[in-house]
Amino acid sequence: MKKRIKHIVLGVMLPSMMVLGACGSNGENSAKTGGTAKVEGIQERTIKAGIGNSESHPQGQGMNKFKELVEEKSGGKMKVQNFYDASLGDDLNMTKALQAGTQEITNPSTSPLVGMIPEYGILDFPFIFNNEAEADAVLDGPVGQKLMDKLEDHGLVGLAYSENGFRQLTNSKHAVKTADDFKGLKIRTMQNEIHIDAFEKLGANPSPMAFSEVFTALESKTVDGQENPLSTIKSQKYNEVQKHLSLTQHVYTPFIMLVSKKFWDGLSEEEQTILRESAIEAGKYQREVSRKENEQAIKDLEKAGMKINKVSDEEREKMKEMIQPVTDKYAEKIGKELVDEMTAELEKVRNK
Ligand code: KDG
Repeated sequence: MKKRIKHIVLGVMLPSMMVLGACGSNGENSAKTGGTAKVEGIQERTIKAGIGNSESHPQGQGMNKFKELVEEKSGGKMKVQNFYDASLGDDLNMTKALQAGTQEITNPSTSPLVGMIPEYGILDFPFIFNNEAEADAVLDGPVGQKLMDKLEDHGLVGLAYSENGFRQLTNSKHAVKTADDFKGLKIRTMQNEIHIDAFEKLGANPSPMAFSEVFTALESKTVDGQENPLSTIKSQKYNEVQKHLSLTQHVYTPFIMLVSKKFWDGLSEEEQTILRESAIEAGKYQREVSRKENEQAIKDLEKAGMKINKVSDEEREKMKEMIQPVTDKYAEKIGKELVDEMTAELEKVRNK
């Protein structure tokens, strides 16, 4: 009997001493991990991951690839449960859930992060990227990393970027062929001050709202139009409530794979590596899927009856000039150092 009790006592005491030891013995380690004991090896875990788009959207396909890689690399011990169509909430509320530790992963556009980290706004400067190669180079280089480093103070860990894409304008009123054609249009925007100010400068009436509210707002004519990449316009079936698609290519939006820092700090190095490597690999795969889908989406949207017009480079240049005071205002707020670094990165890609 005595032996059994001893086993039970040791059985209870030892693990808690180990956990206490991990927290107490290495102050530096517990400080780094926010006081959560580091485990070793790979534990059985279920990871909740939520996104705003559908499973068939490139964002959903990227998350399915992430799930496949994590489960493969962890020998099936780390399971990813994907939730689509903003079923766990929109980008902002899922990001808050990560900060609270009630959800482990989300993959928002970077634009709604600007309220928390103004420097992310540098990615929202209209017309700053001419093509995907420039966006990839900046995001996967020192500027993208510098922005990610700012997440930790907000209870978040950034793992990798992927692609939402170049944004195009749809509306139910008329074709937008010139910079002046925006006048008076009620345009839904993301909850991002640079987008809001930019559309105001063009003479439109911006109406910021969460992604999951957009279709209803368009259908009820609460707003005249919205702007999103072609893959999103197609997967959200905006063609059912929007007649005109104007290829403005006015902003490039990335997605970012975010992890709750509360969750991250409780992972072993091995588990953290599995998540990071899987996110980077899935991000590269997702960019390819996104680019192929955008080529297909424009054909499908035309077939579905949308009236499509390409906005000329001259008119896009006029839009850029009209919006310049907005870009200058936020460049000042973000700081010369980061803006200069972004400019240098872009020069590097353009002079390759
Ligand atoms: O989860 C990501 C989506 O919410 C994303 O598509 C957001 O581009 C977006 C928008 O217009 O809100």
